Amino acid sequence: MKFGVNHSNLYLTAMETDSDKILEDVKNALGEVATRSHFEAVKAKFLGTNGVFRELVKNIAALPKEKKPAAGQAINICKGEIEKIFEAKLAEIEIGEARASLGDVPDPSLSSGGGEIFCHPLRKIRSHTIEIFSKLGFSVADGSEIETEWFCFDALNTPQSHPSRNESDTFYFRENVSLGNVSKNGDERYVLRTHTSTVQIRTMLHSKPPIRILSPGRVFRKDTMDATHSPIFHQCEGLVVEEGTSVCDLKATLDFFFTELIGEGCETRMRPSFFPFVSPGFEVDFRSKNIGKLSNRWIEIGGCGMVAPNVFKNCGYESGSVTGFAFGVGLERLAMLLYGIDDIRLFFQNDTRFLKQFSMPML
Ligand code: FA5
Repeated sequence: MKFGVNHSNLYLTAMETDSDKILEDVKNALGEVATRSHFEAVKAKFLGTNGVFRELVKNIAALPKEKKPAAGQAINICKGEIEKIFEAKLAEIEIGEARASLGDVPDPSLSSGGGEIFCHPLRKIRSHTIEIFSKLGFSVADGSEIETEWFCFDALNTPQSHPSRNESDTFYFRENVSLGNVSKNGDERYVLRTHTSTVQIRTMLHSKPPIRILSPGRVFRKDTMDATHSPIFHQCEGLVVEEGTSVCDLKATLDFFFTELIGEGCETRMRPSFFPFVSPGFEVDFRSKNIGKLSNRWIEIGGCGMVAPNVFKNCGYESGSVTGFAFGVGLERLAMLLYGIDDIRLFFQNDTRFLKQFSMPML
């Protein structure tokens, strides 16, 4: 591809300028570039206001009329290719910068030394929670982080008008997305699940009572990050469906859990509250003498209640034939209380100075 130009610039000393030559020079110049500032300087030389391309464009004016369109087209094609080369180089520099900010790459085959391994506090609280509930006969049920509107809201008795369904509160997928491994009820949209209560529905649709499941997992909301809120956090859902269950069983179950987790000297409180999928519904508050500056204060840790008749109906259970209770607790909030962590952001920063405090003895 050639185009005629006439200028004192590097590419314009000859009457005929070869775009392959420009491409080659760009690649050579970028080959030596390792920093963003050097990158910007090279980019300016070729694509900047006083760069090579601006000069080439200016010089089209000096060409004979019949050569102008072809020269313009050739310049545009060449410029497009060069822009792609710059984009790729910038991506390479950004990856380098990100790697540099992470420090040395750890070798997973090496021992962490000191006879200890780190265990993320969320993993620790999750394991501990499962261990405690397994003493009461609960088993773990897995759930999908991508869900559909029906499973996340409608089946849980949450009407279209409920604020949690707003675009501003929930991460919706585009309507044309199709995921073979997440079954739908109709033609509803996919969402990132906003709570683990979805697992209640999937479990009841596939099993008959008696049911005793626990489902820890990640959930997503458009919440602004601060010391106690994160847009990505973890909950642990519990569901019991058995003949004759009552609010007393629910309260006793939660009391057992918190006493096992924190030890004697903690109290739970159930405050009447509204969740569309339980009736009656309660907030679960927690108070303990042993949690540093949060000691002796009531702290909201989750929601719970008796499964609403409509939810049973949506899962195909005959009206009035079953009773059950459900609860959902925030795992970050639990870990914060248990380990005395005062900022939720610490869970997600992978700072080894923080993580090292949660080491476990090597088995
Ligand atoms: C729920 O999500 C209900 N699904 C809980 C439930 C289950 C009620 C079963 C009844 C029966 P809520 O939105 O209140 O409820 O969240 C439950 C807990 O998740 C909160 O108490 C809190 O501990 C935690 N949580 C909520 N939002 C955040 C957030 N942005 N960051 C960290 N933790 C959060």
